[in-house]
Amino acid sequence: MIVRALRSARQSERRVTTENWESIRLLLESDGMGFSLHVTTIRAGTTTPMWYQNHLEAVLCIAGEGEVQELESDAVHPIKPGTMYALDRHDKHVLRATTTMRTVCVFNPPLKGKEVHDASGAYPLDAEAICDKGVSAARGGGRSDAGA
Ligand code: 9YT
Repeated sequence: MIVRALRSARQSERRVTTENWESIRLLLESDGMGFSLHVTTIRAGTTTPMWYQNHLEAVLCIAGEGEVQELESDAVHPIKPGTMYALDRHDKHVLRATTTMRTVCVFNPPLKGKEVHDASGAYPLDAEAICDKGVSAARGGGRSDAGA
């Protein structure tokens, strides 16, 4: 079992930041789950164009609000806590955060670790990996840093 705390992940290289967002990458490719799991904070007032040509992503908003616009159809969807959007067709899109937004995101295939958007809005497949596994848990041979 893997147990990992957001607070300690934020103090590690699992925290990746850009001008528009901060991403705490709780699960990555090296964890062997087949997907990555992130808690992403989008800064208020930002507009972020994205186009995940190499990944599928689902995003669940848990705080704050904004909107996501599909660039193929121009459809605009309000985003608020409890709303999920899934980029099941590698959809080219723009995310606008009206207030600071907190989201939980999953990526398939999983991110390796250090990905930030390239010029097209994608994450490259050859990004630098993060492999910290946390310390061994007392039971079950798992990995835990939840108390850290
Ligand atoms: C909501 C969104 O896609 N923001 C960009 C960051 C990404 N979710 C990540 O790397 O965590």
